[in-house]
Amino acid sequence: MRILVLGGDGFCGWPTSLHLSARGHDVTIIDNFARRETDVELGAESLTPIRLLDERLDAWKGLTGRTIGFRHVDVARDYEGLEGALAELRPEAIVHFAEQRAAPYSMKSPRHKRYTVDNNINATNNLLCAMVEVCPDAHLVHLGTMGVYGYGKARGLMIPEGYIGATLRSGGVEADVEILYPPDPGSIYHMTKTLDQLLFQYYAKNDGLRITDLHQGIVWGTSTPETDLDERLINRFDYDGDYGTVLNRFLMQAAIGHPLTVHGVGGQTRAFIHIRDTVRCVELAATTPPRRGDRVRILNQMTECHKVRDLAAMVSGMTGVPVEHLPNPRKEAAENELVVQNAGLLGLGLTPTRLSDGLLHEVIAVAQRYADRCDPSRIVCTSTWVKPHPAARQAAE
Ligand code: USQ
Repeated sequence: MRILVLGGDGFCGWPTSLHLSARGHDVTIIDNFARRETDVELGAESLTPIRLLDERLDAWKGLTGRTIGFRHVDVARDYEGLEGALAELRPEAIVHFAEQRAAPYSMKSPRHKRYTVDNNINATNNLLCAMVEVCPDAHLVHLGTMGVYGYGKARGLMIPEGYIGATLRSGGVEADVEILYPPDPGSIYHMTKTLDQLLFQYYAKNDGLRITDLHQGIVWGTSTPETDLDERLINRFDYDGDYGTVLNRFLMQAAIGHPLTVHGVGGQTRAFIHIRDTVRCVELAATTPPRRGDRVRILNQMTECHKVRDLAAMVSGMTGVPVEHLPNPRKEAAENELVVQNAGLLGLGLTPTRLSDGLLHEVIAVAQRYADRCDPSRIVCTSTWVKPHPAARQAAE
């Protein structure tokens, strides 16, 4: 298939592009290098030394003989550039990763909140708009998030794949309907993905676009069989308080002997998936498009659920590095249960990669190899969800 990967230079986009190319697809990456610019803004680089995209693509060609194309387009700001690229490349599938993906980053300041909303919503709307104009039969595969659902509304209630049956009561009339599971985002970033959902519903209904929304859990691990081929293909490893995600952070902290940074009591239960499974899921989804006129297909892209404190205890048990409970910078439930339906991707053939000692040690080994690149001052999360009320700030002054 001819597949475009928007955001193909990022943490999920790069290994996905390699996997799709290895599977024989004709892949072109579209990216604006925003993520690399954010490294400079935050003064926190990937722990692993990622190469420039040109070098990555040359290395892939040299090692495998396969070519991955590239177009430098800012999907959120350059509508004409995007439409032109779609018209020229005539994709059969478009994988959309071109969004700001970190919750703490999205909560840092008014500028970060506004950037995250402007960027993510414009990127998605520009893409949908351009698809209607130039490639209405292409299949859009979007990377959404489990965070659109919130993390459990009632004990034991399974989070379905996007839709739930509901009875509406109003004006003495009752109607049984199927609705999008009521969204409950916990950050500006997660909110942008709930807004994306409405854009998808509209464009599927009005224009018959074929859309799959993959609601992904927290990714752990850093390498895939393709990124392991050569150091020039190495994937990002975010460890800092803004972009690092929880399990990779714990593994990296263990690698350098930093106490494991559990927020609050660590009773937060979240869904997880290994990066190897991310890339497989995207291919499974891309190659099985819904039919034109179908409703948006929503699949939960996760393989297992864990509590943050259990992960910390496991990593601590493996390595002897102590756990430290820090005040939680986020506004989130201290404890929650989470049960998630994921039959869709299993039905398409996903064989889950489970948390195992071997794979956890593999991440620790990567972190140890590049430990000298870590800036320990960037580890603790400093982005807070709730700012003191202006009156309280004044009183304190
Ligand atoms: N946490 C800690 N200690 C840390 C870092 C995080 O206790 O050092 C806690 C957080 O408070 C939170 C949980 O771990 O309760 C998860 O945090 P995270 O940073 O690993 O994940 P999150 O901010 O939810 O976002 C990540 C990705 C995002 C994706 C999402 C999937 O950055 O792109 O959409 O995971 S999900 O969480 O299922 O919504």
